[in-house]
Amino acid sequence: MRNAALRRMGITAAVTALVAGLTACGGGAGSEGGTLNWRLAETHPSDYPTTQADQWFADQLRKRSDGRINIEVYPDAQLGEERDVLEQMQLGSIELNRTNANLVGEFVPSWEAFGIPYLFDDSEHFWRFLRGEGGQAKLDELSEAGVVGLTYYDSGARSVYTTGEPVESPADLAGRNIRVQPGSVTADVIDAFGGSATTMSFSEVYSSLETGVIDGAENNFPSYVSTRHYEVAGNYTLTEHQRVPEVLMISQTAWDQLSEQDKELVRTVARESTEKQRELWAEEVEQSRQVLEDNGVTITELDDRGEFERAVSALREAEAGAYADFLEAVEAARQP
Ligand code: GTR
Repeated sequence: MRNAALRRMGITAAVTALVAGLTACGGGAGSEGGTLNWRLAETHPSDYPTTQADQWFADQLRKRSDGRINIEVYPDAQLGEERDVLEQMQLGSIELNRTNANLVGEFVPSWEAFGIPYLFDDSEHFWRFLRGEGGQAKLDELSEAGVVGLTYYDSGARSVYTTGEPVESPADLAGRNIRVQPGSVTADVIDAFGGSATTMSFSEVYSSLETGVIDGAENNFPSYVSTRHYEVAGNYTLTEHQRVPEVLMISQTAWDQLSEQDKELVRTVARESTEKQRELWAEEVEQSRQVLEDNGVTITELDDRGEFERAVSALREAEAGAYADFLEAVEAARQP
């Protein structure tokens, strides 16, 4: 675990205590009889696969609860940037959130483990882990931050993209500022590759690429396309350094207002929404690749991805010590 994470643990503990206090005062109203009007925060636009799955989840839940559970999805970061939304959830002012796991490490330090580079062999390995006991154990850990983890969504693999010359080996990243998500292990990954990591909110990346404040960023194909970052940083290199899930969560305060039966309904519909999201995701990956090809973006397939893997081997070892159980579960999921 990194020092920054250790420093943050004090804050997390304090916030958890605060949330526990709030829950004790206000919880237990029960969802039978009254209507629950909740907000779900989403960073992406309404046609993005995570937002469409959020919307499907909300619609199904409204229908199957006979209107008792009424969730409104707020796309386009209308309720704030991801990191701020997580804080607001802890304070009870936003009930639901879809966020990327990389952001969660700042609130639940053990979630940093998802950011360890080159953890999963491929999508099958990744989903075997998420669907198994290891994936459920990670969702359970979210209680530390005063939230209940409902389900995972797909986010593919993250790769580096840049302005200027394409990146073909770690040496090409020397002296280049690459944006990473706030609070993520990705900062260490980029630094280990030889680049210079810059933490920044998602919405600031386009203009920062355009003005040269940063020389690149890293993300999956669908995000690279939906943000139009490819217009200002037209070289995408398939480093595929991380597979980090998206996660749908609800605040403990909101959760405690549900009857046992409605809790089960929420969990069921959330799990079903994952199937929906994964179908949409697969289509979106294909479509975004096509958009990139149509727009003349240079997509570099690496002859030797091993160069990147070797560059982060010390980092992988350092992180491994702190997450033995997690890594054991990841290893077990390698076999079908
Ligand atoms: C995307 C993810 C977003 C956000 C973004 C980022 O892949 O879906 O929630 O975290 O990355 O890089 O900020």
